[in-house]
Amino acid sequence: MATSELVQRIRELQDLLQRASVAYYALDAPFMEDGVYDRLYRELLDLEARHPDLVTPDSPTQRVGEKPVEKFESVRHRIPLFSLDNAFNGEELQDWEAKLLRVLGLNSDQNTLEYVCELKIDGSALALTYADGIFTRGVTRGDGQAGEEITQNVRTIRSVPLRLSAENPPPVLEIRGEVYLADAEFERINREREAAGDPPFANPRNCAAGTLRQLDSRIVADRKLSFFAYTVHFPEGWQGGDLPKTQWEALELLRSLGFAVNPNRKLCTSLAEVQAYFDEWDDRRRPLPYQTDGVVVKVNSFAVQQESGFTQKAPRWAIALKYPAEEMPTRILNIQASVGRTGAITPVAELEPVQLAGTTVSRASLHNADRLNALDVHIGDTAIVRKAGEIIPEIVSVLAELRLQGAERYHLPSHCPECETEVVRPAGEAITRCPNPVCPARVRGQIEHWASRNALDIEGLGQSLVEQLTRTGLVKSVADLYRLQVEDLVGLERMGQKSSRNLVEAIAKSKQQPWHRLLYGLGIPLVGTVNAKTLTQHFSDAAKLQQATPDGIAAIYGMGQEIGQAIATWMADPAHQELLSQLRELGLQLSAVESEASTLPAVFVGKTFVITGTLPGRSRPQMKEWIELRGGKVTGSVSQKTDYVVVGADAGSKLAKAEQLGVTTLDEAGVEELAAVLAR
Ligand code: 3BA
Repeated sequence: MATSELVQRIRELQDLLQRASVAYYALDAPFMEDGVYDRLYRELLDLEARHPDLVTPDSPTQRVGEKPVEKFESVRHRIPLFSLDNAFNGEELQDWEAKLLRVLGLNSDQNTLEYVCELKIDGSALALTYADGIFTRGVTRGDGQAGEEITQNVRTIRSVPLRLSAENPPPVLEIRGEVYLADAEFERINREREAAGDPPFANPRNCAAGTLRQLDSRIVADRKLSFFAYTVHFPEGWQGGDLPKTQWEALELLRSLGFAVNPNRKLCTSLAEVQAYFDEWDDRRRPLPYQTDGVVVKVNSFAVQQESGFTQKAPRWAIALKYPAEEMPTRILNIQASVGRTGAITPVAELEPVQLAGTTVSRASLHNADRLNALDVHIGDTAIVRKAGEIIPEIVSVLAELRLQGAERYHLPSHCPECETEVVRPAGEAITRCPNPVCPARVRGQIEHWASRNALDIEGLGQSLVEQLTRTGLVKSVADLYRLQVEDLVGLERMGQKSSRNLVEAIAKSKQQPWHRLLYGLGIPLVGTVNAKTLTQHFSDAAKLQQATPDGIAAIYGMGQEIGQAIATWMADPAHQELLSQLRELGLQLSAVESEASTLPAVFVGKTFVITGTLPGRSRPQMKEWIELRGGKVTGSVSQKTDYVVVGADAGSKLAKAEQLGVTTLDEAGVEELAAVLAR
């Protein structure tokens, strides 16, 4: 190839690959297959290797540095990076606007402000400099005045263009935005770290921040960081074309320059719209492939921004409206082993209280011995606590680098903290147990479980009362509850005549609860509410279940060898046989009453249903009962094993899952029709 041709081919490849990259990362409109990209990339690499003089810093091949840097230089930002003030609820948001209007000298009836809402990406801020359209410098936020120069590392981020897509770029352009790590990439990195015996990162943000501070850009290149741009600063007095006058235009400009800009944004004309956007995204953000922690609200007009100015460290024209935190660092003050009703010993951390997802959290589960070892927990450690949905808060990770000297490692006790019996941990099991069946902690747990909502549902019989009843020896088993007299209770803490009478009544009333609730209340391992119902449909009386063989139970659809074995073992215990006969004598329902199962045709036996959305005629619990009375099983999530999904109005992800798996969907009328057809 002649030199002129070669130069032309190199420039052509550089240009084509750059455009392919922008189409992929910024425009979300890829035009080149991965395989083609790889082939052209290798061709370019090959040509450049033979003609190093033709390599330019903005070539797509120049994303990974050859050798690690020694240390990062601290550099001053030409324009400081401000911070963002936070609002944690609608009231604080309104206060923010009121203050803003005051500063601008506007009455609320003169308020025609426009706001841009952007999803707040949970990453770290980064400032990029482009000289004559070529990427030259990447600096971390630092303290806002100065940060660390991490140009080498920033080059590896594929969504940061090495050259701007602009005809006539200004001599200097500064771009700011958020670096983040996609959830999937975070999980991949942690899996590999765990396989290699390295401690995992606590969350994607920490992983991204840690990665940016890697001295070796080859490691950074391996962890695929991403970038969303949200600010552009032109040089003062720049005349080369139309400059954006609003944040909305700025975001569009950033996209046209080749940056990835988060697509989830909205131009709002009132605070009510802003609030609605925030509420809408509380749910919608969850399936996004990256973490978000709020909505950043910015005054749209740059002229108005300029007029409203800055406080000490944050612009008055912007605010971050934050979703309640679900993960926070805090200190582990102590660890206690708690004993559950099955004897399972769970280490529970006592925490310095933190606000998490709107509640104060002061305890978190450490699960079991394996988990304790994996986390390497020491008393006094700083740890990341997470609260997700309804589950008990848990410790996600421990920040070993903040550990105090001399901190002691925590081990599960060798003896039960309640009754001092030596604990056992069967080979192959994760759970350590107290084997003593009359351990006070286990007895308390059993009684609490018996009284709980899905079991006998005894109102007023809570934790502290159970503690008193067992401590005083009034109650040694659930059967004793039914022998309590009003005068036994009067005089216990917070128990007067009236509350004592109410409790005795509530206990007596629970005798009417159906057999399946009682079976669940017994707390037999593996017998939850669903299995208890299935079992009582096949064994209409406790005596029949007592006589059943493990194989006989296992043969029932939805049961299995393990449940069969667990029930047989439980029933073989003389103490349990005694308990059942006492309960029968006391008048509890150890058999199914007529209306419960036998009168309806068991048309749905062997069929598994999932109910989703709002049905026209029945509530979801009613629909569940209706299906169960006909022998069907109702579960909470759609899988390969689901036979039918009953769909009501506003059904969401479960419907999508059903469609994805090709599971039959029915509306309420459809289920009734199915039952009628099957009954014929
Ligand atoms: N917009 C973070 N600051 C942001 C430009 C202002 C700003 C953020 C933002 C100050 C996000 C503070 C650090 C900083 C550039 C200062 C966003 C996000 N806007 N969408 C209003 O998504 N995390 N963070 N960054 N200057």
